[in-house]
Amino acid sequence: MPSKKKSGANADTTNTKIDELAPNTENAANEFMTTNTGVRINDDQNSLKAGDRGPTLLEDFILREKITHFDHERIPERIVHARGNAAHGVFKLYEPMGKYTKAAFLNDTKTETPVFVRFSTVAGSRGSSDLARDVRGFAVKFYTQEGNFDLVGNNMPVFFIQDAVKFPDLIHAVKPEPHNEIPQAASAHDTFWDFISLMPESTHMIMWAMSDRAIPRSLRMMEGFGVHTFRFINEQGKACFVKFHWKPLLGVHSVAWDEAQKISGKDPDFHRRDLWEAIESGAFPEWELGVQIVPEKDEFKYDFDLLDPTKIIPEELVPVQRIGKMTLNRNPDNFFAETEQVAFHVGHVVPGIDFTNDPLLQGRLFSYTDTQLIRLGGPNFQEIPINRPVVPVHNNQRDGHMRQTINQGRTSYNPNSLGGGCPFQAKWAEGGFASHTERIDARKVRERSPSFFDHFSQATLFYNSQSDAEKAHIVKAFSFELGKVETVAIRQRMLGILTQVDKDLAVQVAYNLGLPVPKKPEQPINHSIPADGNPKKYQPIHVESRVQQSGALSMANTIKGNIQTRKVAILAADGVDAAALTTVKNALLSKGAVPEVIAPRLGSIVAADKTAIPVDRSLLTVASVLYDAVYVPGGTNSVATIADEPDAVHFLNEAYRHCKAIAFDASATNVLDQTYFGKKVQKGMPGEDFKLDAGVVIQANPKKLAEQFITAIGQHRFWEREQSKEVPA
Ligand code: HDE
Repeated sequence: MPSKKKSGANADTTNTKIDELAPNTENAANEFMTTNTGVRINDDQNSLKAGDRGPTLLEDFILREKITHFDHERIPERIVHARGNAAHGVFKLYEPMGKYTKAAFLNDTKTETPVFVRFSTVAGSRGSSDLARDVRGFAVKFYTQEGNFDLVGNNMPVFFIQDAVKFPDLIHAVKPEPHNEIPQAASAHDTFWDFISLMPESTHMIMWAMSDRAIPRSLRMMEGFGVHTFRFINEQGKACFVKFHWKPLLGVHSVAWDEAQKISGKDPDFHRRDLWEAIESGAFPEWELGVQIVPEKDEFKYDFDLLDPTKIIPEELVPVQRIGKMTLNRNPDNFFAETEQVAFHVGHVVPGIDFTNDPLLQGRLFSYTDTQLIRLGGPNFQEIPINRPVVPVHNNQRDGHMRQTINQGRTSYNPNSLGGGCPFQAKWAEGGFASHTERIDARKVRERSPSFFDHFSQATLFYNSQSDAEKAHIVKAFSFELGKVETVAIRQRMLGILTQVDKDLAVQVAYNLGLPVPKKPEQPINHSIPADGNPKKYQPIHVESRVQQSGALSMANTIKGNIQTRKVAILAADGVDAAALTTVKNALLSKGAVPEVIAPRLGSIVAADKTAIPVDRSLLTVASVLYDAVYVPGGTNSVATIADEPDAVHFLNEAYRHCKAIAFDASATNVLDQTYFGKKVQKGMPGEDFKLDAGVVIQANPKKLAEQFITAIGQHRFWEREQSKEVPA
């Protein structure tokens, strides 16, 4: 029975903790259904008609209200970063940062600051696939005691362009082509590469975008970067430069490109589901917040400009200090209310954090409010629960579409005497925000600083820092993307750019494209290139050192060994060896992995010892690309069924091709025989450089098998297998 609780919204509009947003939350349990004006509805099945076979009456205000609301359910999707998903969490500081910044949440090691984080792809629309080759947005809203701070970053530390004025061009070029809206969520098309090949400043970023960083295994296994250089300011008003980093405690891992494309079909929600499930299961993702701090006096110390967003500060020059940890521990209650309506803005800063003159950052400071006005319909978007600060808001702003606050009193101006002069301005010492008083003495110009002209050194640094497998993936990615470009002149021009990054890279891509390597790169006319076309000529004055290789840039050096949340497929059928299966499954569970029994059909399987083993998935609804590893237990009948099941054999072949850990019970080698890689080994083909042992475990003892298998899964992938002839999949 519905309760006799009073219906209707509570009109309290004071700002409360993000977790206590009572006024705007709704729970229909035990409640009567009402209209939006709170009138109880007694029939939600039939519209009001003139007779049961007669026309519907205009008078039916209940029907009209319901349909009108439905008609307006969608708001414009974000022009970029349209597809995203999010989670709530907390940030906890390790050590006070008062030496550098007065920001309260970076000085208080006791309080947990609530956060809301939205991950996104950039190019695709809201319904596109998670696994598109793309940059990932990594936007964090900190609800601090001094107001909201948004760190609106990406999973790559640099950007395509140096000046905000080029952003619409970049996005127009990467989005589906305007005449036919093809392709969705893909950069592999002519307009994108036409633009990139004419924009040498994009070269460093395009190396990241063609690397495996663009196809993460999980949002939980990505780094995050603030990209621009920001400023910290301490209590005394002293400023320094700062770059922000997020370091995932699960390490940085990616999938294979062939795999990414298949996941896009098998489960376009792969990343979204992965994050949701991890949080639901209590395996909360964690990142450490890192900062690189550069004193003001060192502004011109490096061979790149700190204001140039196409450059990193190599960690060898300025180490990343890890200053706190973010834990995502709660899924949103409602996708639209929270994930879709959250409004990030790079201009949401708190006292102690300030901007630099990075021309990309400066443009962003304009764009984000402008975008919310159109998306969320007016200037009151900060009143939407997910956007509200946890501290009170007092100012003289009033009215506008969808105003929620009922402001009291007669004064809405300052200065006033009728309202006692309230609200007051706050001095710096009282927590008021004050901009860094940077001295600027300059001509008003439309020019690019010569210190922004070196477009290739860091692209080369990135390439040189990659492992062999990573380099091979980059070559393939360029070959794939440019292979999809139809205009040969664009492919050729892009090769000209690549020759300036690395000769070998250019030669390999040129070979795959069947084109010659250009002797002299075409120099596009572009404002980011000096008139004489010699980018290297302009250098900042004080060059301390040039880094040739940076370990932090390669994913091969990431954290390994943790198999928490890794999904493991157990291919089994009737007659399986229950004891072995259970031993391995329990060992995996004890390490936090997620094993799933996959059988030809759902229900349960009858093991050799006649026990019933529940089936988690049928082969029909899964694919190897949705798993990190595969195990084939023994048991005569089970082995015979799996060996005879083409989908299971394909599962294994594909897992092998994607370099995953695979374990066979020693009595399951009949299954191995059916696989491409097993057959080769059986025949012992001499001269083939196949390494069956790289990540493939064959064991009779289930305990030993589990141990070796867990070690193998912890390695993430055995990319060295790719150097052998590929397995068809
Ligand atoms: Fe954004 N960007 N951006 N961007 N951006 C938006 O704001 C823009 C840039 C980033 O999960 C938009 O609310 C301009 C760099 C993320 O809701 C829009 C320029 C970086 C998100 C916008 C940039 C980002 C956005 C679209 C060049 C990494 C998603 C919807 C000057 C440091 C936030 C919205 C979320 C979203 C403009 C460049 C990150 C149109 C003009 C560089 C993570 O305002």
